[in-house]
Amino acid sequence: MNKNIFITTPIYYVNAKPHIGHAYTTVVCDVYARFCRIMGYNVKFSTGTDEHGKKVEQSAINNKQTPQQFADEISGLFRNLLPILNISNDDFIRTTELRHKKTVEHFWEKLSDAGYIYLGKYEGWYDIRNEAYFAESELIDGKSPLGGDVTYMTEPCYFFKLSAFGDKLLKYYDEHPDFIFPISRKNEIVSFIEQGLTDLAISRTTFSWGVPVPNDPKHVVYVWLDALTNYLTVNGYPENENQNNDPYWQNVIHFVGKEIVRFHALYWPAFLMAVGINPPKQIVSHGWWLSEGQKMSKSLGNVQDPYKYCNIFGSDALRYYLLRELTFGADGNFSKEGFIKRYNSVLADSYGNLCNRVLSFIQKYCNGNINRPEKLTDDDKNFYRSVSDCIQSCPQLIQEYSFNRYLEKLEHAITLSNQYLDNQKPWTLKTSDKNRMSATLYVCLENIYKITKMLYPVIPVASEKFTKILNIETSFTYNPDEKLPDNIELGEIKILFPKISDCDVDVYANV
Ligand code: ME8
Repeated sequence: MNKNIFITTPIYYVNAKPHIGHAYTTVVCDVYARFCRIMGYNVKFSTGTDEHGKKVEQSAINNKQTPQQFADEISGLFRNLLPILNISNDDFIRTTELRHKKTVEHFWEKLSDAGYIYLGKYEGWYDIRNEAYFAESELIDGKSPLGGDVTYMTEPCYFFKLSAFGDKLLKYYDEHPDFIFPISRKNEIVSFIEQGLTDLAISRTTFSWGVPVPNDPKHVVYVWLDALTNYLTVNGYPENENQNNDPYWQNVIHFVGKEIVRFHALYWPAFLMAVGINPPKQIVSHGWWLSEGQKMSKSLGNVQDPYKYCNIFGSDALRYYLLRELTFGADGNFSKEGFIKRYNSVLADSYGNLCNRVLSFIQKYCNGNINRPEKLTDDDKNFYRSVSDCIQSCPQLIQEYSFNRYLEKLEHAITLSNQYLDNQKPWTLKTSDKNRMSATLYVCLENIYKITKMLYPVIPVASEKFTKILNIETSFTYNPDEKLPDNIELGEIKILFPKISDCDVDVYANV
């Protein structure tokens, strides 16, 4: 079985600062990557920035900078956000890097050698913001279907023979039913193809900020062809030319927002088929975050800033909220009130308080030292079993990208742990039966440890803090039968998630 996996985020445009939407895809990929690592996979995980195109050229001019200066600045913001969000990526690719330029040139030459490129003339409605041409029939209320303003343009341009790939793509989707996730997005793509594919304009002459077309430098390569090939650059192409034999390429998953599924599930596999490289294993798409009920936009002043949330509440808090709040695939609403409510009720009151209750009790009444009990009661055994059931359902849920249901399961396991404590009442046992008191604390601590290890992909900082308090060496690997050492000697106790109280709301108002 291939135990290598390659996980990618989209590469983000450098025309605006990163916001919660970008943070979301990156965090989803990070959680998936950390989960794959704990399941024993070798993971390659890349993210980066998409820096060419007319939009960036224009933004740079508006900012009185060169496109390179402008791209350096904004790309830096995306890169700097990664440690703030605690992202474990292996690579950060910029499309302005030399290694990428080489990939684009080589890939173009391969497409050309294979006979899939020809020179023609383009006329149509061009959406600058989204860097795409549209036919008159595709316009909606005078705007592009992606919502951008359009201008009528005509230019000599190279075309890719996309029209030759309709049947091949449909056959590929049939043979690989999981290729597009979720299935609803697949239906949209299939009906688009069934309406008939036209050839795709893949070069531009109206601006120069891009990779020049090999042997015809008046043209620059269409920004989507340039951007999509980033995934090959990261995987060592063109030096590593035989991608079909590459174990990472065989298991590459592209995570994307729903608006760019067409580029990834249609254009990208067609380009790859044209040069004889197998399409990716899966295109996984998610819905959009709205902010306070509306699309995020500078003019509405409702753009949510991930830096601020992480600086004030920590990356774990934001990561948890993002994964728990949105049903993967559907749209969701980001709200400050929702964030604070979720944080307080789950991370502070339920999980954080559970940890703190048990740890402080052990510290105070057992001198920080407890041993595995010799005997378990039926209540103990039932508790172990119920928590174990929750934990064992997690891998499947993550593999189905049901991140919110995976966290719901663990929240249920936390509730069971709090109930166990309430029922066993170690605070009464401390005078009547010290041995049983210590046994219940150990049983509870062991279950919290198991839950915490399963929460690690989402809240890595708190998980590591917790195991440090237990003074144990642990590797974060998935093992539902894993046990704590028979003797635990606690280290210094720290509060994992301090409650956000009313007096913090002033700080919060600045977010
Ligand atoms: O499309 N909710 O870049 P981009 C959820 N450069 N996710 C969101 C979001 C929101 N409100 N806003 C953005 C591009 N995203 C191209 C990609 S890939 C070869 C080239 C996330 O800066 C989501 O993943 O517009 C979306 O697909 C991506 O950011 C778009 O980023």
